[in-house]
Amino acid sequence: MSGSRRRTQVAIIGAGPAGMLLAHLLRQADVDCVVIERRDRDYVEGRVRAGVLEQVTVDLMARLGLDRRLREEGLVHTGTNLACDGEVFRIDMAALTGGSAVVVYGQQEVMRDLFDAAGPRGVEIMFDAHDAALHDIGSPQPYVTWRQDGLEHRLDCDVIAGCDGFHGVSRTSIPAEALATFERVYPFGWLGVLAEAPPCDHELIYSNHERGFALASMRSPTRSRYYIQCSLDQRIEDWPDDRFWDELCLRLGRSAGGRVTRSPSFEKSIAPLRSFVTEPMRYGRLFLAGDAAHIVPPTGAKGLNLAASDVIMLSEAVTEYYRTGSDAAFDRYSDRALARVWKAERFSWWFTGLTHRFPDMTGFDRRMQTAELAYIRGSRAAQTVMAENYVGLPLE
Ligand code: RFL
Ligand code: PHB
Repeated sequence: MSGSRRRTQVAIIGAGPAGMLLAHLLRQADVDCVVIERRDRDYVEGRVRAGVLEQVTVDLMARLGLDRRLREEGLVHTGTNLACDGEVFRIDMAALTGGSAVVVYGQQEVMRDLFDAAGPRGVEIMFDAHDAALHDIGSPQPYVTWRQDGLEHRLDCDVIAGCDGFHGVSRTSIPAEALATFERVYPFGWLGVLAEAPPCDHELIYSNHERGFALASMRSPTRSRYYIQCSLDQRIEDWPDDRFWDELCLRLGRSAGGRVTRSPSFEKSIAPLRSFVTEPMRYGRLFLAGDAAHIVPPTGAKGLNLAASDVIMLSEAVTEYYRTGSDAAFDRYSDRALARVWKAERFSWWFTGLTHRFPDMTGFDRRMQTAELAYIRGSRAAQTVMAENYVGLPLE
C-alpha cells in the first residue's frame, strides 16, 4: 500500500550521533531535513557505547545550545593514565596541550539531549522505518523509500546523508567499483561492564597487562564502566560477575585493582575491534558520515568524535551549496573529512597495538610494548604526542 510522498532538502539515514547532530546543525542553518531511523528511540538511546568527548564535540553541543546537562554533569578530565603490569603513570593532557581536556559524558546522555530537543526545534525523525532504500544517488534528484506502519513512503531530496552506521544501507548502496575500503580486523574483542559503583580512580586507566588489556572508565562519580580484552569465541555467559571482577583487578594491578568496587553489573556486552575506512565518503549526492564511513577500535575513544567532526564538515558543505548553488563544497567534503579520519585511525590503531595482547605475540613483541610504555613514561615529547591525539586534533 502506498503511504506518503513528500520532499525535503536533506534526507538523513540513521538517528545515531552522526544523524542527529547533523539534523540539529541543518535545522540551525534553516535547511530542511528528515531523519529516517530503523529502530525506536529507546533502542538508540539505550545503547551503551562511547564515554569520552573531545573538545570538538563539546564545542558542537555548545554551539547547538544543547550543552546544559553536559556542563552540569560531564566530568572534565585533564589527564589520563597508562599502566604497564600494574604500574600506573599519568599523562597530564592539559599541561601538555596548552589546556585541552576531554569530558566524560556518555553517548546515551548525548542521544537523550539530541532527542529531547528534536521535537521543540522541528527536527523530524521517522522511527521504526524499515527497509530504507536509496534511489538515484548518482543524480541531483535522489530519493529514499521505506516501509512504516505497513505503508510505503517516499522522500524526494537534494542530498542524502548516510549516517546509518557500519551495518547500514547507505555505504552498500554505492556501486562497489566506486569505493576503496581499507580494513584491519583485530583478533580479540572488548567485554564491557557497567556497574552502579564509584569508579576505582577519578580518571581513566588504560592498562597493558601480560594477560591482556583492561580499561577503567566511568559514567559518573557513582557509575563505573570497565572493559577487558577477551577472545572472540567467548560469550557473555562465560563471564559471570565474579570472574570479570577477578580478571579486571588482576589486569589493573594491585593499586587500582584494589580500589575496584565489585557491585552487580547491569550491562555486559562483547564488542569486536576493527579499523575500517571507505574512500571516498561520497557518491554523487550521497554523503557518508560517522561509522557508515569508518570504524576505529575504541581504544582511542574516537568513534563518536569522528562522527561529530564529519557532520560539522558535511553541514558546512550543504549550507554552502544552498548559499551558492555550487557543488564545489560537496567536492571538498570527502577529502577534508578523510584527512582527520586517517589521523584518528592511526592513533587508535597505534594505541590498540601498544596496549593489547595479540595471539601471535612473541616475547620480543611484548618487550617492544613495555619498552615503548617506559619511553612514554619518561619522555615529555612522547607524552605530548599521546596527549594531543587523545584530546583530539583540530578541525582543519
Ligand atoms: P551509529 O551510532 O551506529 O548510528 C547509526 C544509526 O543508524 C541506524 N540504522 C538505520 N536506519 C535506517 N535504515 C537503515 N537501514 C539503518 N541501518 C542502521 C541505526 O539503528 C543507528 O541508530 O553510528 P554513528 O551515528 O555514526 O555514531 C557512531 C558512534 O555510535 C560510534 O562511533 C561510537 O559509539 C564508538 N565508540 C566510542 N566513540 C567515542 O568517541 N568515544 C568512546 O569512548 C567510544 N567508546 C564506542 C566506544 C563504541 C563501542 N562499541 C560497542 C562499538 C565503546 C564501545 C564498546
Ligand atoms: C567508555 O567509557 O566507554 C570508554 C572510554 C574510553 C575509551 C573507550 C570507551 O577509549
